[in-house]
Amino acid sequence: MPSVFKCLYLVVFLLSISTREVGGDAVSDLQTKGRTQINAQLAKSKTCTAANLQVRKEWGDVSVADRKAYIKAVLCLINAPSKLPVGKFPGAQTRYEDFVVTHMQQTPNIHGTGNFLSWHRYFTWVYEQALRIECGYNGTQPYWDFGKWAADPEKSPIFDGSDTSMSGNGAKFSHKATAMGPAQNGGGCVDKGPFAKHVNNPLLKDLDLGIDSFCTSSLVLLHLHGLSSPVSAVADPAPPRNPQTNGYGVNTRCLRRDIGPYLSTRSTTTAQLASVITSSKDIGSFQNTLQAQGMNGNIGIHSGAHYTIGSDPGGDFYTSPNDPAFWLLHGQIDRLWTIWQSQDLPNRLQVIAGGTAIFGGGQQKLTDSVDVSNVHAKVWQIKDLVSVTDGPFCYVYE
Ligand SMILES: [Cu+2]
Repeated sequence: MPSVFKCLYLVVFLLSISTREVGGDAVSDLQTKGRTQINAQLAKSKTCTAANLQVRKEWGDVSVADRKAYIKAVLCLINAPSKLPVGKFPGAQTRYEDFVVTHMQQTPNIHGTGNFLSWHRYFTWVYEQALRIECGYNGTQPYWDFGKWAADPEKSPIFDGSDTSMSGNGAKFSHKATAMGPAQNGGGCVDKGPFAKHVNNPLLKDLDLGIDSFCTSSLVLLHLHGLSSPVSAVADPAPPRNPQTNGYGVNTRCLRRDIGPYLSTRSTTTAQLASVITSSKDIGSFQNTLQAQGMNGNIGIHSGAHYTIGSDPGGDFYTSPNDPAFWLLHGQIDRLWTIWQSQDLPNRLQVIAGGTAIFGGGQQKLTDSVDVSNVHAKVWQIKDLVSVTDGPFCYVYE
């Protein structure tokens, strides 16, 4: 072969290697592209430095040892007593459920609102801090890249039911469709992996879990909400009725899931995630597309991810944090916001759009408070929560 062709082959070969190494998928390419701007913001930060910067990773990229450490810390919060005032929220039986109460109380004012992204960013960070401070966890909050696993979410390392997963699907049994779509592959109690009560669960040997015998399979029990006003879980069969109409009574039941590809292949593909980042020119269109407001027939990325898990509490707008996968889901929502910001960071930080309540309310302002003081004392203003390298935050997504 003439040497000029050999040379051409070599160039093509090297180019193909380098694109493979740089390009994971369209969303991670955008993430890589934006990193320069995040680094520039980091260099200006008064509180966050390259030395204490934390890295949040996709669950499948977290080491086995670190995944186990994370799971163990989650079970620690689930096993710790509630710190809320005694008798005020009887269904908050654990420290973990203090977070669920906090979300329930504010649900109509943190979804479809101007604070949706900043509120959930702070809430997820506060949870990560609780894992670290109260449960000795040294790692960071992982995320679930629901685009990467959209074709078959049950096969993802997050939901494959192994010892290093966030537990698997609910037990399979015949059930009906919901308003969100046809019945998927589970529907019953989560009975595989670390959050299931099966005899071979190695975590049961390490932890003294005071679990009652109500449910034979799920280690994670739900107590709050269920069938109660104002909105119940989109799940079949419906959960039992809560003894209190406000949903804060004790309503013990197992963690259920109904995972399948119906919604993920329609609402949370990598192409759809990349599109919301590249086609949204302002914060209003970004947050509305993410939540699919005004988009007929498409429930959008955020709801698509929640209802991909489905059932109870995955199908419950109010108590969705009761599933330990919630925090990985919102890690990814926060990652998408961070990537969108990083495409034009100077113009995409101190911006706000939307109202203060899901059905209206006044105009949201950057000086409005973000208050999750049930679980973490410090109250911030939205403007202090927009950058991942300022205010309380010091992390990046990789
Ligand atoms: Cu929420």
